[in-house]
Amino acid sequence: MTIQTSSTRLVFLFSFLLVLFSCGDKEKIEPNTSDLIPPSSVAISNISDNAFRVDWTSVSGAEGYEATVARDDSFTDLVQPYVDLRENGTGINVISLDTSTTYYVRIRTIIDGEKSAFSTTVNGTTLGAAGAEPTNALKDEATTFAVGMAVRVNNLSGQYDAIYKREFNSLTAEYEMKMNIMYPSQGNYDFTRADAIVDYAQENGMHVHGHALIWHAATPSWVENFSGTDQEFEDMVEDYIKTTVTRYIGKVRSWDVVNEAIEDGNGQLRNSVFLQRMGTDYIKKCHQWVREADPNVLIFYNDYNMVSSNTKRNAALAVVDQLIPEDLIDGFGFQMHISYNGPSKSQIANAAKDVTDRNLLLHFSELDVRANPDNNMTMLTETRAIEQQQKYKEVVEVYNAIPTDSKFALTVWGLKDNESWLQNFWGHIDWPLMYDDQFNIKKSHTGFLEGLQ
Ligand code: 9MR
Repeated sequence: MTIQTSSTRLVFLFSFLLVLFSCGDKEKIEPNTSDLIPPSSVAISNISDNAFRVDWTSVSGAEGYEATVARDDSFTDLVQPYVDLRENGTGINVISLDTSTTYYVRIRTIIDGEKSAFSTTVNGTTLGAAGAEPTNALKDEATTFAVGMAVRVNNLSGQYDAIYKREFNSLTAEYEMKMNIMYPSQGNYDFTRADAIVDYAQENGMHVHGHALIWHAATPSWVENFSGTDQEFEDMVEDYIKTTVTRYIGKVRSWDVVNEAIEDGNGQLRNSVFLQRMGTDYIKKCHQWVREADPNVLIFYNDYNMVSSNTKRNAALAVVDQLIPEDLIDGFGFQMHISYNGPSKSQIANAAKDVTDRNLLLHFSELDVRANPDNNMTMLTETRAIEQQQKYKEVVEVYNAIPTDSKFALTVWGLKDNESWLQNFWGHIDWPLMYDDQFNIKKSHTGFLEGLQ
């Protein structure tokens, strides 16, 4: 009885399902099953110690995808929020991961609300912790020259303070000892911020490299539009230079007097308001006023592309050669805004020799090494970090090998990657410095140490 009843019920249920299925077939348009496929290829890239990128091939007709990340290949130990995470594009950055950990990723396609099977699983392992780099202090290891850092008044406390004191024995103001800040309107000097940097250096037994008395890109508008005669303009510049240099006698070891006076390309003197108002020997006049104000301060000429452009370097050397016989120059600053892939070590060494052959001091004055010059990376990969480390090492090796009498300082242009001027200047991300955004020591710092060996 029971069996009979059951089989009757089964037959009934079967017929019901058949009807249901055939009705469904007619009324509902199923997605073409051949479209419901997962991405054919999934790839992990840009692996760092706490993140990586996943990209997959697009599927025709897909309205989106779901990405899932796990710590095991059976996807039981899932990583939030990357669990069926909806993404309309064909890639995501997976962040906030643990170091030295293997992660598994799979993707599926969504078409008309239906989900495909999962793609093939791919995996990637995050790198070792940034803290694995040696923490030896640069200034302790560099025994024959000063190690400098570009600083800002607002960043002289907390972790900045601790790192500056540990690592560096020379400071350059990144922008607060320039004319637009120190002489904002006629007759009104404002040394508030310059004083704060100089005081901080004094308290901590550090040199100050004064930067920069005259620079076309930091000239206040009242000077650009000066309404007096050329002689009045010249008298104003003399007063500014002498007032500033005198204020810091015994506290500032050296000054960049005229910064970046040479044009790119043709090697001509840059057509600044100073050239226009004071004539072609304006650099000499400015150097003379510095000497008169402080006979002991070291006088530098400072410029960029001094390694990469022979034309520009030769033009700058021609200016310098006019000053040497008159004892109006002590040193030459190569800014060294360079990239991981150039200039080469031999190019740097050859350019340095042009300075040291003249018995001048050489300052590598604004070192940073772009890791992403082609803007094709979203994270600093281990490969690129190692290439950048190598370039830092080469720069320091070259500097460390110059004659002792020419050694002065090697200054790095900023502490943390996210604060580098290069981000704004080029308008995209880069990691040019020796500390990451969280104050961790990078491989580039290790490169600096290696260059001293
Ligand atoms: O890095 C500096 C940036 O923070 C300032 O806004 C800018 C203007 O004062 O100057 C930058 O430093 C420059 C340096 O003084 C001279 N060489 C080029 C540097 C980058 O522009």
